[in-house]
Amino acid sequence: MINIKPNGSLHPWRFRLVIGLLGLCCAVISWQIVQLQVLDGGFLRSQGDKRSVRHVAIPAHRGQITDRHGEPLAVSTPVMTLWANPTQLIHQESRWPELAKALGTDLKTFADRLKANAKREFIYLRRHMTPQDGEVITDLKVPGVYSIEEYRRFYPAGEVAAHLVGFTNVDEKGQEGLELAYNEWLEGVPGSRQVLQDRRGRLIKDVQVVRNARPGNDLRMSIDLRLQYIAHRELREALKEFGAKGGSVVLLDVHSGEVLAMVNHPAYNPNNRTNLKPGMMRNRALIDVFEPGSPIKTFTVAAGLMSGRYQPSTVMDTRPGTMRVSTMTVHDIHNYGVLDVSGVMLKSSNVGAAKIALDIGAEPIRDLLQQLGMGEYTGLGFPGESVGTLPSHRRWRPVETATLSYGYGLSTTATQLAQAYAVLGNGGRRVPLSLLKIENPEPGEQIIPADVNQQVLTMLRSVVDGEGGTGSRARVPGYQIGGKTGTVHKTLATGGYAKDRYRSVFAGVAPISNPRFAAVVVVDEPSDGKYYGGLVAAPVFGQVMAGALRLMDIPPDDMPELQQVELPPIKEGTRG
Ligand code: 59J
Repeated sequence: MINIKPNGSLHPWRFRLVIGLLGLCCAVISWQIVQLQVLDGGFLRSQGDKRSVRHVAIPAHRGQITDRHGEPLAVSTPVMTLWANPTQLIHQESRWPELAKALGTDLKTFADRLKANAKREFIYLRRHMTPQDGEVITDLKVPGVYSIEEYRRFYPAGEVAAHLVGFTNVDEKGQEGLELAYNEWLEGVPGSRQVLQDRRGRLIKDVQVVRNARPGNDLRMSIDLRLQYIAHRELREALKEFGAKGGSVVLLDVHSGEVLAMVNHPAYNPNNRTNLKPGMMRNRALIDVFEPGSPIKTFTVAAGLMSGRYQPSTVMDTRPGTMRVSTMTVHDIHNYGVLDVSGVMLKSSNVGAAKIALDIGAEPIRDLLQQLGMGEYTGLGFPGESVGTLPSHRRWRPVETATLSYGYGLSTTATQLAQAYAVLGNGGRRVPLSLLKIENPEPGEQIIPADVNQQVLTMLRSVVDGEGGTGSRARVPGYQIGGKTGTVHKTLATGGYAKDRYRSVFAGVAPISNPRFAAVVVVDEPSDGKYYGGLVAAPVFGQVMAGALRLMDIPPDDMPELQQVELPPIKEGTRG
């Protein structure tokens, strides 16, 4: 009990009032505690966490692209990206000079940019530095400066494989080529990490990994980087020599359908795309279509042989080197007189090809070309691939039949043409093409009967090895090479043909006794007066084939000197 003094200095009612007020205060505070801790606790805690717990993405490693032997063509390397929170960095003016210096920018530019963004919480300072260079700056420990780990794509083969591999953007998303076509396969799934930050956004602590990053898958291409280099170099040298605008080389494995090399000029460096012009990026071998011209004669002749109406020795009269077909005249550049079917191929006679076609009709030729893949996608899945055009008419007029027979009135890509020659190289069987390495090749579908196929191969060989053949510059010492030249007047956008602009083509297979490779070379607009396919494209074909035969260890099938040279008898007693 409290003893109340009688001097009256403390009145009972006052005392009760004070106690009452204190009690009220306690009640209010207790209620507040209950309110904050219990009733609003969850909400307030999450609000607090939102101000200090952050989820940070862990970048996923993008899969690498390699050639068939595992040589890297596209690889992701770790890089450091630096960013700043201007609302913090703005207060660190004394440290701006050292920061600007380390970033390699002048102080004024740096300060202006910071002031312009003073209200923001995020600006990039520098993306994709090497981790070593980045650490020089993070070691300065300037408040408001942060780093993120990222990956950057690097293309070790540079322009040599650029058109096929394509490239990614700065966020590592595929933009072109296989990087685009196989983006989902290559890219992984980013992970996530919880971190604690203080009031100023500085990292206090790594709390936990919520989800690990899942790396992407690797992609093994069918191409052989060594052959890709050879094709790239030989084409570049030929374009220089003949003053040409551009070109393509496609090299196929005839058994597996694998693309062993595919190159184009002009090319570009995927690691530095600052001065890119649109034409440089085009994978011409799959995107550009053109009238193939004489390489189609091979299939006109094959259709003729398949019809049973022709043998390689069947003769026809091509005199006088021209032939009237209703409104049009078919021309040979010389009068070749009487030629057999092999001779039509050897000399590349338009008149001879037209005569065969007018005799057997356009349909069997057209059907054969379709079965060989003309006018349809190759199935390579390359972004932007063209199909070309293979005409079909209910009734073929003689002009249409004649022009088809020597390669006009249709358009193909270089790759489609190479595919058709690969069928010849594969005993007449068509296998699907592939840009990815194949472990178990398919047997393929028989398109050209084996006996006809063999006869056509023999003719292709005579074009290269025979007396007066148009393809002699495609020869490779030690090997039997077969192929067909083509020199095509380019078409004008306004219709008709350009008088003095050409495309030089060579299509063929090797080695003839047991083919392994098919290739097509296209040279666009040689300008130095030489433009025949036999002069411009055939040597490139020969060089590329020579490289392929050597690097793939294909045994020589044409070594007459080995059979002819007689070794002198070893005389007894000449030694010692
Ligand atoms: C030719 C054509 C254009 C289209 C003729 C090339 C036709 C034709 C209308 C004259 C150059 C030239 C449909 S020739 O490819 O015949 O590669 O080594 O462009 O004929 O009718 O001054 N090729 N080329 N013709 N057109 N239309 C030969 C031939 C071919 C060679 C040489 C010389 C043409 C042997 C082409 C080669 O096989």
